[in-house]
Amino acid sequence: MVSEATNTRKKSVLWDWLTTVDHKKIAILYLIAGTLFFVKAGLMAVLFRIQLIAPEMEFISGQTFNELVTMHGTLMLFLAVTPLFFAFANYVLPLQIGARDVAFPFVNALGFWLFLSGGILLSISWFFGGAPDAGWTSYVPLASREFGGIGIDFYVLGLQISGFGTLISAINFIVTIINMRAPGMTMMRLPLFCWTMLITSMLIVFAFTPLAAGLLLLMLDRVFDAQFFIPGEGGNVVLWQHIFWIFGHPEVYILVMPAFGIISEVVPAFSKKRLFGYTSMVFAVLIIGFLSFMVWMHHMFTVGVGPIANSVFAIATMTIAVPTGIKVFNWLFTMWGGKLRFTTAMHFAASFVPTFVLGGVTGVMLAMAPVDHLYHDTYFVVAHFHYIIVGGIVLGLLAGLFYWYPKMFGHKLNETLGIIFFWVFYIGFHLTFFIQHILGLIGMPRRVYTFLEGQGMDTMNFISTIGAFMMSVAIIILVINIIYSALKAERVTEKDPWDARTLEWSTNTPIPEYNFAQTPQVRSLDPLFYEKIHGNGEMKPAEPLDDIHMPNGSILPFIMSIGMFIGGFGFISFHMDLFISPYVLIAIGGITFFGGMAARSLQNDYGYNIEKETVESMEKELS
Ligand code: HEM
Ligand SMILES: [Cu+2]
Repeated sequence: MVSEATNTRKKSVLWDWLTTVDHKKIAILYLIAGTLFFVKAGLMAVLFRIQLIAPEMEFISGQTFNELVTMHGTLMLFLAVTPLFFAFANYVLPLQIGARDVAFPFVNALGFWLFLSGGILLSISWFFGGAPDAGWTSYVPLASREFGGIGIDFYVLGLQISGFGTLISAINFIVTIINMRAPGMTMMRLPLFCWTMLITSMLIVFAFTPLAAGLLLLMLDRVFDAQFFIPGEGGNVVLWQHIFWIFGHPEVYILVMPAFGIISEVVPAFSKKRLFGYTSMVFAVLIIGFLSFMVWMHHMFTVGVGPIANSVFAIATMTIAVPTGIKVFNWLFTMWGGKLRFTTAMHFAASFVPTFVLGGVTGVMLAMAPVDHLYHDTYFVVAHFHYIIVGGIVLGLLAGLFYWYPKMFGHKLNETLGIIFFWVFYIGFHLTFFIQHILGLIGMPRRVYTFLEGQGMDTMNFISTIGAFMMSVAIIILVINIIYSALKAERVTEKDPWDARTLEWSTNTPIPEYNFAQTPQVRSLDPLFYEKIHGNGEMKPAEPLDDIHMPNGSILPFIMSIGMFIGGFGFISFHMDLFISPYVLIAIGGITFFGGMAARSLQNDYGYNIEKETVESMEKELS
């Protein structure tokens, strides 16, 4: 094999990022893209919360409100939170199992670019006749051609393309975890974050496939006048709800699983204790993953599927509370008697527990099918799922951000600003959403763009909007922290600034492209901590120092994603007046995509070697 290590140095920065297949750089790309979508979706929430600040406001129209709510939910779930977890997974997962990269670096890059092009396709809907407006669930007949705007076509194609990217990335994670673990890293020594990413990835495989099928059917209905979901022509609207929620309920767990993982890493690290009940934790997440597919019909109690079905699904739903309870107690017992350090990451991790429990309790309330007729489609539901989504998932993300930041960027985030950020965010969150429980119970419906005076809802809605402003202020404090720390913070050069337990903290900072000069030998759960107690604090190598083989970068993932984007736009443009025929667009897109695939198959890409001497000198420089 020819060494190309020398000519990789000459790439321009832009070319380097467009062609990278390094999991650490792809992680940064996910982090940036996910953050942008998060901020955008957050601003949308602020806009429609302003509309709801007082009765009969005329800040935005009902149509705009629908578009904003739909885009807010869709962006948050698919294009903000998922990629942010993928950012951490990409960065940390190979390190935690002692690997040099993910199993298929090329596919990893393709997954990112497909996700991004799908996201951009969804976002440009605003400029082509309006954003999707039928809610993030796109229930038919609201989403049919008869009632829904052209935005729904963007929803269908955008999610299809970004979902495809998510799917192949998930497969990549599964193979990586199963196949690339360092010697001694048995499944029952796998860090919990890896476990939860493994289960998340499997849930993606089993949930995104029905979603893809559903979206395909909806596309056929909308673009080619099929009638799967058109009742007047023999279609069935309830069919959509089944397909959607068979995907949709597991989707919630796809998002919350990695948060469980992060909390299970952060809590032991800052309690200076091993995770209490590791084995029960693994089985709890496995059981939750399985059960998440058994409960979709709790979203349909009010549809009229009958008392037997409702009872079965109500009981199945409540069963999830058992493994969830196990996890919560394990986190508490880990903290119990530990040497706690209340860093910002630990603030987020510790506060995750009570808010997540509150979301779980209202979940059990909603699971009682008869009473759900009272809660259904009210703000009680909005409050419930934001306690899970923001009070659980987002807090988990932020814990992960503060925890892994020094490894990713070579400096810590400022702790004082971090803790101020935490309190402003946390108080803002409760102000926004706690009160929505009560709003819901007194009858405020969700997805309604205004309300009347004199129903006792004015003050509570006002408070809720103030809370949303507070959360925005908090995010601004976070941005200031990021900029301030980049300029002022001391460089972290030590490997393990938190005195942590897992393998990612045994690598040099900054991490060289090959991660580990020598694959580590794993001797226990919490391998790094084990070596601190029983060894010399360094991982023992499992192989002699030698040349390291690395994959080449490639522009093909980027090009293939542009192909998908053009093709997707082609399918949407059937109902637009464009100067170019949809068939031409589809053809160009298809040729670009499949051409890229063919090029990849025909090319002999051997990668390159980093010579032993180079590795030695790089290691010396870093340590
Ligand atoms: C952090 C600030 C946030 C605020 C102020 C906020 C506010 C809201 C409000 C008021 C609604 C209800 C609109 C209605 O039904 O009338 C809503 C809907 C929704 N939100 Fe959020 N939200 C926030 C964060 C998030 C996050 C982080 C996620 C997901 C990761 C999320 C996911 C959703 C979803 C899925 C819907 C339902 C959309 C639909 O009904 O189609 N939200 N949000
Ligand atoms: Cu559900």
